[in-house]
Amino acid sequence: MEGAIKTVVMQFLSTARGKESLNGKSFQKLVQGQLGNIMSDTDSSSSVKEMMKGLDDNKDGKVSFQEYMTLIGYLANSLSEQKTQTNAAGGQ
Ligand SMILES: [Ca+2]
Repeated sequence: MEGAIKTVVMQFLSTARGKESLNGKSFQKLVQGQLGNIMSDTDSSSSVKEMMKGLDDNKDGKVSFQEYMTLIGYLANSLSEQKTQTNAAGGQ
């Protein structure tokens, strides 16, 4: 689990290349490169743009680390819901 947390942080930092936030291009690169299996629609740049708009709390057109955490939290939450449902349905 420590490794997973490190990965989440390092991926953000290396994609942001020393900046505090990801711009649209970097965000798309991160999502498409790292989250293509867990998320649908990552191949569509308009969907990624929409997603970015939803995350961009302070409306500066960039995704800060905190805003990126919202995405990670959302993904973790939906993954845990899927697992819970699968277990309830008999572990399929
Ligand atoms: Ca922002």
